[in-house]
Amino acid sequence: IYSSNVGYPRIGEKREWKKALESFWNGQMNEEQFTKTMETIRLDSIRKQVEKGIDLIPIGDFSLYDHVLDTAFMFGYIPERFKQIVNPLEQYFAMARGTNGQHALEMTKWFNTNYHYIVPEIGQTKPKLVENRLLQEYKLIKETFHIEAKPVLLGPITFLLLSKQYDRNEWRKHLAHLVPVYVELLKQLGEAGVSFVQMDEPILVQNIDDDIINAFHHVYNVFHRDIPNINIILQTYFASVSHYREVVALPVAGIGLDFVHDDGENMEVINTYGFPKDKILVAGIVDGRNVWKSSLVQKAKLLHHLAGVSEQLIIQPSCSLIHVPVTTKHEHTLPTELASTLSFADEKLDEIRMLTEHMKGNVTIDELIKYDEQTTVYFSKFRQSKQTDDITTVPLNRTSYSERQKAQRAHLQLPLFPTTTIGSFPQTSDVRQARMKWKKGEWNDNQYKSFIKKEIAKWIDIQEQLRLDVLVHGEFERTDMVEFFGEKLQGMACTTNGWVQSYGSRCVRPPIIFGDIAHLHPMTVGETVYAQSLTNKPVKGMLTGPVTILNWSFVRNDISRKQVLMQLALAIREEVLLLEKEGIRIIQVDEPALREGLPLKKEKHASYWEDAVIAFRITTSSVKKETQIHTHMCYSQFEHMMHVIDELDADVISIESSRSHGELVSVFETYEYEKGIGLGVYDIHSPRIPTKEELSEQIERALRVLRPEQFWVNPDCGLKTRKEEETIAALQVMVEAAREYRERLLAYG
Ligand code: THG
Ligand code: ZN
Repeated sequence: IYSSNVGYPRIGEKREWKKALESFWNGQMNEEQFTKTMETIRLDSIRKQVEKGIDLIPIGDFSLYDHVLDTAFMFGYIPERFKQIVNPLEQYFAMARGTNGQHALEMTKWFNTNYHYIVPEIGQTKPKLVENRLLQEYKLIKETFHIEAKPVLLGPITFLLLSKQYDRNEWRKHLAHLVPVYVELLKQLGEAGVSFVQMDEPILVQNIDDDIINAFHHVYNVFHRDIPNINIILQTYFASVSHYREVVALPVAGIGLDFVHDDGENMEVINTYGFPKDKILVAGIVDGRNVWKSSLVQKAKLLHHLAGVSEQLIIQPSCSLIHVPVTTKHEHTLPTELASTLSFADEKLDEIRMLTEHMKGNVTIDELIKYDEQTTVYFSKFRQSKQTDDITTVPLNRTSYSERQKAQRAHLQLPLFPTTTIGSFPQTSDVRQARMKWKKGEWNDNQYKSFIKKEIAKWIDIQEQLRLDVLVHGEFERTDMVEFFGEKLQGMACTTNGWVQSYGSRCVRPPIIFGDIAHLHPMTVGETVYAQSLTNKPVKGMLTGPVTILNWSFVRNDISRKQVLMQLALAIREEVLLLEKEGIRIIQVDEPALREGLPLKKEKHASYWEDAVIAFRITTSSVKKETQIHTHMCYSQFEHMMHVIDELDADVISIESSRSHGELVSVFETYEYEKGIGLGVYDIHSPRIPTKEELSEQIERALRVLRPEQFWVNPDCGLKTRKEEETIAALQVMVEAAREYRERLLAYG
């Protein structure tokens, strides 16, 4: 029996990693200092795992940006446009972030998580082993710590299936190119003495077809034949493995299964079909995606059962720990009782160690009981769940859209092609500093409030001058859209240092939902009403929807997610009604994470969508017909979810689209959509100011499939990460393009 880890957070206890990256990018740190700093962070994290007594410590999980990009880079998948860059580090970051001339590789969500990976471009590249980073790392770790580390590698099949820019019908050809390169890499590892390699193939938890299963047979047989001395652990996570019987029959040393996020399905198939005698069962049993302490007694029970199924057992977290914060050690502001129920990455490794020692007979069951008792006491204090019966009394339907449309036209008096923004304006360093001063106590509440008011007033004025039609207050009082509500709702708490990487150097601090959610007091009314008092144009009230709050938080695990979702819906609904009561005529309930929470298995989609739609409707269906409900969604593949978007029944939706505008527009060639819609007309992720011609073209394209009365003109996402000048200049062009189009249409019909 061994203890093991799947992957360790890169960012450092105090986000040292993020700070080093940003200093390097800003030119405040040179390449040598940067490389040195990164090595220190990397070695520190290995040292910690050594000290925690983990037997199989992963290497190669560390990255300077993203591990999928690392894999592409290591195998030489460098798109043509970056080939002239000579310095490898510069080339690597150019691919991740783009340069003045070359657009970055696309970024997308890693399965159903809030982590974004870089999508490799395959093109015509014949892969080769550019640099065996794992080998260097293995040797360094061996020298430094005298341990045999476990190299981690994204498997070739998942790698290719997550990549783009090649013909899917030819994927086996690309795979055939790639496999020998993997073999070469693994051979070198074998020669250096590596014994275990973790090969991540999370694609195995999705619905996969026979062609893919055949490819697995082929590839892993080649590995077995060509590198028999390496013990491959075929690692899956985030759900139960599909095609269990085929997968466990593959010629590998061990199978890594997730026993936390599998809905009990992995255990079920094991109980039904057994587990091969000659293989190691690599059991992911401590939750790698949530922050609660495990019940070690329950986990031990599970392990004893698994020990009866397989003679060889490895104990580890359910997935890489990059999805949880590093350590609870620096949390000093959480209520003590809550704090003592939490377990972040480091504490999870302690749990793994304890369970392993228990299985070896070195830790008694009484010790596990003692560990659990403390948490049980604390949990019982704030986990008496209230019923959510109220949902049965809340309306789920509004009057028909045509009725609403009539009422809203009269009420709002908007022109054709109304212009608006998604909600946030630049979070400048002034804004951040003001918040810091207030949080540190250098400023009192009034000083901070009046600063925020000044910002709101300034931006209402800017929007008036730009002649936008529907205004926003700018969200200067908010850090993150979820954290903000997390701080204000009952039943949620925010950490001070619980950072998790979202993409590149960007991190988020997911709030913790620990008890019943309730609306305590107005959360957004003050700022919104103040903004509305400064203008006659409608100001949108801006709220985060229940599905997004759920998906971007750590959620209590004693009741169902659905129940928590409905509590959130009821709470946000109260805020919607307060805004309406205060005269706010348009209310936007954002659901950027709607798609992200979609289960990985198709057979579970319908029930997820059903809950999501009900939650959104609980939140928004109690308003008067003249109140206009908006929503916004980010990077999703909307093709397959138009029916869901329609069922949300929002009066106006805006979807992020400019990176793949063409594809999005074509959805409406076949899908008959009647309500208001804004297809982002420019990409806010780039600092470039779009030209009027580009925008007109975007509008024109959209109008080929949408009716003029339903079309809104807006950027594709919030403007929080842009600079002030960029924002104003781009919006100016946008408003002009819309006006020109409007006049043209009115003149010529
Ligand atoms: N909030 C949350 N999750 C998200 C987003 C979000 N996931 C998807 C998407 N948006 C990810 N995008 C970002 C964009 C910016 C930042 C983080 C995720 C960001 N973070 C600051 C940083 O790392 O510097 C955090 C510090 C701060 O705000 O002071 O800028 O919007 N929950
Ligand atoms: Zn967006």
